[in-house]
Amino acid sequence: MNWIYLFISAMFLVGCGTSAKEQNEKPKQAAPAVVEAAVVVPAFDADSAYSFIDAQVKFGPRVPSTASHRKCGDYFIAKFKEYGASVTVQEVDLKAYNGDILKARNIIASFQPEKADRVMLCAHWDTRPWADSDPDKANHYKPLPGANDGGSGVGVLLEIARQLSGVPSKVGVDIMLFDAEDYGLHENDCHLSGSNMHSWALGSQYWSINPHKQGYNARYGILLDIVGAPGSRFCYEGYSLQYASDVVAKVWGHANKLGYGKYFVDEEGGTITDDHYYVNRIFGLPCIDIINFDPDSPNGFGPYHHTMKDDMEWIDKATLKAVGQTVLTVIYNEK
Ligand code: AHN
Ligand code: ZN
Repeated sequence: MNWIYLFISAMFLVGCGTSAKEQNEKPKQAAPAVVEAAVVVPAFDADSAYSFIDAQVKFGPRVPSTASHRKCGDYFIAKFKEYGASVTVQEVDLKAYNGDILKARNIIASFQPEKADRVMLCAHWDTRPWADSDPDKANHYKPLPGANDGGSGVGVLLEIARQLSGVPSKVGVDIMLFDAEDYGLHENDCHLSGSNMHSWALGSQYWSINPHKQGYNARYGILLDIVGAPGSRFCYEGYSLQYASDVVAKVWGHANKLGYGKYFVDEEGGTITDDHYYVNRIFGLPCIDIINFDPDSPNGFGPYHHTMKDDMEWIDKATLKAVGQTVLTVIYNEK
């Protein structure tokens, strides 16, 4: 048996999940008149998610317009098809702030596309062309491995896709892999004038103006970015609170019930111009960002971030499990 099912119902918990001692201490409650149908949530397999990240890293850096980027994108498309999704690819040349033309692809995997009630999950799949936060200046124009930044969010989403192929959720799900998120302003180019803030997240900006499907809508979106490091702390991100505070409450609520409060902490983090910003601002879909916040590190995302050290050493299965199981629980609880 490949699955472990979590049966969540009041009856089950009282009957099986509580020790005799605890039962004695609790006031007697009348049996509920209506017992809700059990919600079946598949078990997220962190080993599988880990191997999806490893596979991406083995393609080499996924820098737009390179051969490894192209091959890795093809791998995602094949995987999503294998898991029974309808796949839409938005192929577009995007112009980076420095004039580079990026051969970009937003890859969208739709599960149960016929359903009107949907949830959107997203991550960026490209990796940064420059390790401009590396302690060694010699690395500042070298591409980084992108295990955590790029690889982790996609790895979790591929495992969710694998689960969706086995146990259909009540709502439809769209998994969006945005391209060209990480080609933003190089540290040495900070003097350049213009709207530097908008040099990041080019793929999601494009999708937000040109959605893959006319009239596309979803209840809400969840962005996963940098979700693999050991001891990660996911704080309430500023735009998520501004545009989708109910979604933040829902996700953090499930995480805490599952015992992942150590990761999904009850604290505010920074405000981050990430893919979700454009999904909220331009497209108008409430979308939150689950992103590691590490105020003690130079750029706030961890000491390895945008350095050559962003490799598999920084991927922790316990963190992947916390994120993946939380997101699966959120999806399967949608009615
Ligand atoms: C800024 O750093 C302004 N935004 C992008 C956040 C990010 C970078 N996510 C991954 N890499
Ligand atoms: Zn990055």
